[in-house]
Amino acid sequence: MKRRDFLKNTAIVTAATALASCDVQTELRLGSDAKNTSLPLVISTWNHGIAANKAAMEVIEAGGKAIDAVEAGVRVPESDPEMMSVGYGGLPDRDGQVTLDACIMDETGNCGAVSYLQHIKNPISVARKVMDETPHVMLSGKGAFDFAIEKGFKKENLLTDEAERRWKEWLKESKYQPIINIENHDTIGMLAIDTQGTISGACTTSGLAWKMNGRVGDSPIIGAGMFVDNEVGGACATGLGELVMKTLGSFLIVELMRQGRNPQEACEEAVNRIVSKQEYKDMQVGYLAIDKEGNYGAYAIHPGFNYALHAAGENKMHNAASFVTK
Ligand code: SD4
Repeated sequence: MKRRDFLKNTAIVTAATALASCDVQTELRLGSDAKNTSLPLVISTWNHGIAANKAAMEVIEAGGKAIDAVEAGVRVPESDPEMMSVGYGGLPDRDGQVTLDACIMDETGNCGAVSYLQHIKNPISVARKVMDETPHVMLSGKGAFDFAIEKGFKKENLLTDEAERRWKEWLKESKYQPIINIENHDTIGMLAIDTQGTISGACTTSGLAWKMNGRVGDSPIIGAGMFVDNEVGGACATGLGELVMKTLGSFLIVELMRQGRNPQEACEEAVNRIVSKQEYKDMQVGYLAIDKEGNYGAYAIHPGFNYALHAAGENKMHNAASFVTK
């Protein structure tokens, strides 16, 4: 048996074992065809991806680089107080504090990240400065905040009246229960290929609503929330960060593509890794992936994960297939 077939069969057995232990109807999707589109392209998670893709594509169409495009793109939901899972307006932790996580990576393998950043509206731009202007990859907490202020970012109150109202409502029962596909799971992850064929990615979030103070998710972790390798492609994640961190999902997807899987197969295998080893019944994770040729893939544990694809003159929402089908 070829190694590739062996790996696939192993995945089928482990995933089938996971199936046997749950009563939801599921479908195994391995060996699926990749979807293909033309370059340049921008792809990003959830409905807020449409406006974000538009801003990113404007940069690319003006001759800009993918790294500038993804930064400009994800700044759109970060700055929007109506988006209650990213940046300004994000839902706070259980102590009422809005703490932000973000990372960015370019085609040379340079990357920057911030975690547990407070009071700064656009964490992706702070992550970009960490990448461009420090010898480090990640700054966290007070250090990240001090760095942002030093670089000219403005200190702002990110807790909007609506987010504070919801937090006070939550406090009445103080029950932490991740819910599938609502606004406590809608990080924006974005991948782009510019007209030169170079790939970059960005990922930014206020993290899980009502998380423990100090909790950092997958989104700022290079290789978990997002990863790109210009020789191969890129991947990004949304959903319950703990499941993504335990399997280093985005790095895994890019490595699977390097070994010959197409982006769709790679996303499916990354989800299979989760469902074969972790409790996933009430937990959502969604992945997006692209390769250098404009093949792309999307897959989630549960139905409901959607993404925006801007390519070939269209910027449209698509529903991702999922491991659990109803
Ligand atoms: C996290 N992956 O912090 C993020 C959750 C998410 O909107 O997708 N939030 O775990």
